[in-house]
Parts: sequence; structure tokens; C-alpha cells
Amino acid sequence: MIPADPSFDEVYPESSRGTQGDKGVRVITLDNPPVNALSFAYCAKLYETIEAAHADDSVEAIVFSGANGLFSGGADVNDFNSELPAGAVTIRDVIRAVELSIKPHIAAIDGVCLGGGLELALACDYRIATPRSKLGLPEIRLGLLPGAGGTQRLPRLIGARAGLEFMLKGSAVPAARVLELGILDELVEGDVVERAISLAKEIPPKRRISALEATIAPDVPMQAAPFVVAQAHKMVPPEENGGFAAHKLIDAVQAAVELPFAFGIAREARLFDELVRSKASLALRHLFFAERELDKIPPVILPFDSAQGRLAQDDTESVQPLTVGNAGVVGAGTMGSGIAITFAQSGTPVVIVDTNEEAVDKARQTVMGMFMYQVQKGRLTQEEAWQRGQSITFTDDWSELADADLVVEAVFEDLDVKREVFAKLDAIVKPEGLLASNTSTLDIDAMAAATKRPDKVLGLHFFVPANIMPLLEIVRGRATSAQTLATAFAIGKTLKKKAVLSGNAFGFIGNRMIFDYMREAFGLAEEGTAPARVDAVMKAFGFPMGPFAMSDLSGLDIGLHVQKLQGKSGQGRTNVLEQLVEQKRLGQKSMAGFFKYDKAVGKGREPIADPVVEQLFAQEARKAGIAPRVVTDREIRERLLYALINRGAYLLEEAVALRTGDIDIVFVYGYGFPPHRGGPMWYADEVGIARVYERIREFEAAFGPQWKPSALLTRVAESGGTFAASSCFDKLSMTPGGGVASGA
Ligand code: 3H9
Repeated sequence: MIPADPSFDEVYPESSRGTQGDKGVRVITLDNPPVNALSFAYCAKLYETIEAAHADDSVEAIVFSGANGLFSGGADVNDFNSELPAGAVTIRDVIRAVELSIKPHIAAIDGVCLGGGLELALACDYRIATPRSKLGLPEIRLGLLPGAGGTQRLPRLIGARAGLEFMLKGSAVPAARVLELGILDELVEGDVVERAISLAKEIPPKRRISALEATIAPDVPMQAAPFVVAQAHKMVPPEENGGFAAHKLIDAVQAAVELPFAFGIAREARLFDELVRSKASLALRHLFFAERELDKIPPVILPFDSAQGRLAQDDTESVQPLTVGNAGVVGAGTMGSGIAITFAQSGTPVVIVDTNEEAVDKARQTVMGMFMYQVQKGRLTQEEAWQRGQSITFTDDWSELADADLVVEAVFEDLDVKREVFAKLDAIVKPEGLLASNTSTLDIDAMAAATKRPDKVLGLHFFVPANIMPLLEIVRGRATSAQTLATAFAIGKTLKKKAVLSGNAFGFIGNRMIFDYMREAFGLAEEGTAPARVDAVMKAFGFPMGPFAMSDLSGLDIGLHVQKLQGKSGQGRTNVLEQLVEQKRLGQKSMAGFFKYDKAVGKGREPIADPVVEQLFAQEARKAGIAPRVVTDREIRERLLYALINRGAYLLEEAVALRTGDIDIVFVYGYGFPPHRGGPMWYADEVGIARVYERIREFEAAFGPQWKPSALLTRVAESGGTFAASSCFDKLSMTPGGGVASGA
């Protein structure tokens, strides 16, 4: 018995109920804005619609299509957070109704077709799509597996190896490639629904992957399929370190290889249920939604007009971003070149300027070399590389920036130098152009003050290498306007970055937190723990590299420079960092830093423990009167991670970060925090805020005031709550540009 949903007619438009094509073809259009998600409520009505078509003798065939510019984004991820309501209709029931019908079904796909949407299509007799369509089973990215028959139908359709690869990658694959794989039957240049109707009128023979057709497609001989499955287990990360869903997915495909269809479906459902409750999936689903929150900016943070006693822009919804049709970059070093490549990759013409010809030539070579490398790797065609090269102008003539809609400066990290650049840009760039700094630490307001357009000044903090790293911190100054911010988020989308808003505070979100993390790593080394051990513990937690290898990668000279900018609060009770820099141990780039590097080991990127550095730490610690301590792996983990969490809580309290999810996105996409652990703030909730707080108090007693717990952390711990459930905004009264008037 399917429960009725009385509000459906209001919620879902007419097209959801199906229209009669001529000669008995019923077109059922998935229409559940914004992404036609197959929620329980929507599936209930879809099920009714499908069953009505099945019961109607005048309907000879059924075509599924999608409204809102896509086929379907899959099952509604929100539904997974609650228990299945009694009598709920799921995508599995819808698919079963399709499967049990003797009438032919055709999926007419135009646009995105993902997850449960593709599983519905897989249950149809035919699948046709427009060339712009993209199809995928991305459940693995949510720590899940395709749970509506995908793991059973796909291997039967295209074979175990190809099916596994498709599902383990979880990408949205262009239709042309999906056709090659054999998932689609036809690519349709014109109207895909029209084509599906005419195909349906031919009443095609059934081509359905179901209980009736239980054998697996032969991309590998049947005998080899178990071998493919066994190999796959070896190729994915271990279960406890981000590979939980992958192993379950492989188990499900093994069931497709070994068991009759109905048994395979049952196994898939059991494995899906296990995953949906797993910590890793909860964490990944948190990140999915956190990512979609990023550009939702509460008006409370916008510039405050103190004379009027109200926000300068009182309606963010109505703010339209400016169009950025071309961009400029100042500074042709590694960072500037990377930013220019990022713009070129997105199809935005860019001018890159430096003061001397030598730097400009070097940048030209770096950028062109990068495009050629991508051609060699098969990621770009010669023509694409040529086009990208053409879209970048290299020059030492600053006047070429005059027409730029946006200029990003990426010069030396020195406030005086940057202020000079901003003053110069203000005089050259058209008045409506935005001026951004790529600083990783410095004061955006001080730069804005060097211009007559502070409302158009902001930070755009890219991460190295800028053309590869997905994170972008958008930094708002006191005067940055809502329109400037809206434009920055639009640019973030164009550049395919995860753009996170930060207040204007030293180090913004990511670096400010990483300084505390590094402080503890350094402290542990000073207390006698080898850098290699600290790194090993953090790698075991899931980071791709530990803190010392990360420092070596970014450069010890850079670390020392930042430490000096930080002043007293900088890391370290000893001068080990200074000494290493004096010895020209600058990190990976000089083949020695905290670790040694050898070209023969891991292409010179593999850190090799160096007793010399351990001795240096011991010697300097003795001089500074730091007693050696024996620490457990757990303490190493706690000190590094809880330092992140406490600083994250301060940043929320100070409204530098807007939401815990924003911080988590920064750490997952900018610093390699293991995604299956959801980011530092999500992880804090998982450990329990009370427990984190208690340890932080112990560290405060043992190590000093740098461990003072934040007021927010204290409040959440005392109330027995979680970060996820506590919003900063309802408790804090904000002042312009990121300050907080009272922490009450
Ligand atoms: C699945 O199918 C399991 C099955 O195997 C069977 C189980 C039994 N659910 O990304 P956007 C929302 S698991 C709920 O900004 P775009 C999103 O939160 C699912 N909500 O748009 C946002 O809401 P808001 C497998 C969803 O155009 C709004 O839609 N499928 C879902 O850049 C717009 O999203 C996936 O993993 C969803 N499935 O990209 C696909 N999808 O406006 C996940 C989106 O309130 N989705 N929303 O912030 C995507 O990849 C992209 O959203 C999509 C659109 C490509 C569809």
C-alpha cells in the first residue's frame, strides 16, 4: 500500500504525473526541483504514476525524462539521515515496479544522470542520451555504494572490471564515453524525448538487466571475474583508512559475479545499509552539504553603516555578481603563474605582469612548460594547449591591466610591498575593477587603505600549486562590498574551486589553524619525539603527509618568514627553524629540511629521517631547559588535532569562520585532512566535545596559556552539545569585518 502525499499536487508540477505521447507512449518526466532527487515523498508519487501507466491498457511503452535541465541527481541524500519511515516508498520500489512490468521502458537522458537516477535508467530496456549529458554512480564519494541495483546491473551490462572502475571512480562521465562503455544505447543530437518516443513506437525487444538475464557481461572471461574482484581489494585504501565503502562495493560486485540476481540485490541492500550508518559516510555526507553551504552568506557579516545604524547592503539576495570577462595577475613567480594558469584553464583571458623582463620570460616558460606537460600526459590536446597559451599575455607593462575586471596580486609577502602594488593598481585599473591580494597572512584592510576603492578590495588566497589545489579562501575586509563578495564566489565557481569566506585575521582560516598544529608538532620534537614519528602518526590518521614533510614541501624559509610575521606567538621555544634555514636546509627544494631527500628515493619527494635534525632538536631543547618526555601516539594525535579544533572554535567565536563546515572544507581541500573523518570540527563532535575540552584543559595545565580553551568550546562542552548543533550567529553580536562585539 503506497501512502498518499496530499501536498504532492502543490509541490510537484503536472509533468511529474506523466503525459500521453501518441500511439500509447507515456512520457514520465522526473520533476522535483532543483535536481529531481528521488526522495521518499517523490518516489511515492512516481511509483503511483508508473503503476498507473502499467495498468493503462492504452499505454504500450514508457519513456522517462527529466525536467529542470537534468535527468536526476539520484536518491535524496537528506533521506539517509533518518530511519526509513514505515510505509515509505524508495527508489528501490520504483525500480522494482519498472522491472516487473512487461512494457518496454526507455530512459531519455538530457543533462546529469547520477546515482539512483542512473540506477533507474539501468533498469530500463533502453538508455539514450544527449551529448551534453553526464552519467555516473557517485555514491562512493558519499561513502556509499549504488544501493538500488547498480552494483548488480552494471557488471551484468558492461562486465565486472569496467563496472567496478566506473563505480569506484564515481565520476560523472560524459555521454560519449558512457556510450563506448556500453551503458548507453544511443547518443541523440536532437530532441531526446522525441527520439525515445519513436524508438518506443518500434516496440523494441526487451533488453533488460534483471533476474531474467542473470549472466555477467564478458569484459573479462567469467573464470577471471573472481580474480578481478580480489585484485580490486588490493588496489583501494584499507577499510579503516578511507576504503570502507570501496571494499563493500567490491563485495557487492563479487555477489554480482557469483550469485543469482535476486541474491545479489539482497546482498547489495545489506551492504548499503551497513554503509549508510558508517562514520565515514556520515562524515562525507556532512562535507557534501557543507560544500553547498559555502556561498550562503548571512547578511549579518556584511559592511555595517555605523552612521545609519544598519547594514550597508541590507539584501544580499538581490546582489548581482559583476562579470569577470578578463583578469590580471601581478607577480610572475610560482604563485602568480599558477593563478594565471587557473584563469586560462577556465577560459578567462589573463594578463600576467611583473616588473622585469627576466621574471616575465621565466613565467612564460613555466606556464608553457606546464601546458606541454599536460599534452604529454594526454590531459590536453595540442590545440587546447595552444588556445590556453594564447589566452595569457605576459608583459612588464602594467598599463595592460587597465581594462581588467579583476587583478590578483601575488608579489612578495610583505605588507609595504603589497600596499605599494595596490596604490599603483588603483591608479591604473578601471574604477569598477576588483583588486585582490593572494596574501596568506597579511591585513587586507591595510591594502584596501592604499586605494580609493576599499569596497572592491578583497583577499583571494589560492593554495600552491594554484592550478591544482581546489581550495580558495575569499577574505573580506571591513569595507568589502556584498557585490565584491558575490563576484568572488562566482569566480570561485568559474575556476572550479571550493571557495570559503574568511574574515580578515592573521593567517585567515587555514593558515591560522595550521600554525597551532605546527606549534604542537614542533613542541613534540623539542620534547624528544622524532619528526618522523610525529609524521607517521598523522599519516596513520589519514593525512597524506605529516606536519614536518608538509613544512619541507612549502619551504622552511617561508615558515620562518611567517614565524617572524607572527611575532611572539610564532612556533617553537627553540631556534631550530632559524638554524636549519641558516644551514640552507630549506626543505624539499634544497633536498634537505626536517628530512633528507634523495633523487633515487621516491623521485626526491620521499622524506628520509635525518638523525642530524633530531640531535639539533635535542641540543637546542637542552639549552632551552625543555625536559624530554615520552609520549604515546595518542598524545601526538590529540595535541595536533585538538590544537586545530581549539583554534577553529576561536575563529568561529571571532566570526573569522562562518560555520564549522567551512573550516572542515578548508582542511579537507587545503591541508589533506582525511575526508572520511569529515574535517577537524566534525571530528571533534565525533570524539565528543566534552572529551576534547577535558584534554585541552589538561594540556593548558601542562603546557601553558596557548592551550586556553575558546569560550565557544567551553560553552558547547558545558552544555553537552556538539559543534554541528550550535550556531555561532544566534549567540554572537557581530561588528564589521570579522570582529565580534561580545562573546556572550
Ligand atoms: C544515491 O543515489 C543512492 C542510490 O544508490 C540508492 C539508494 C537506495 N540529494 O550541487 P548543487 C541539492 S546517493 C539531496 O549546488 P549543481 C544540493 O544540496 C545520491 N539534495 O547544484 C543543493 O541544495 P541547496 C547520489 C541534493 O547544479 C541543490 O541540490 N547522487 C542532491 O552544481 C543544488 O545542488 C549524488 O551523489 C541529492 N542527491 O550540481 C549526486 N543533489 O540549493 C550529488 C543535489 O539547498 N549531487 N542536492 O544548497 C551532485 O553531484 C550535484 O548536486 C548535481 C547538481 C550535479 C546533481
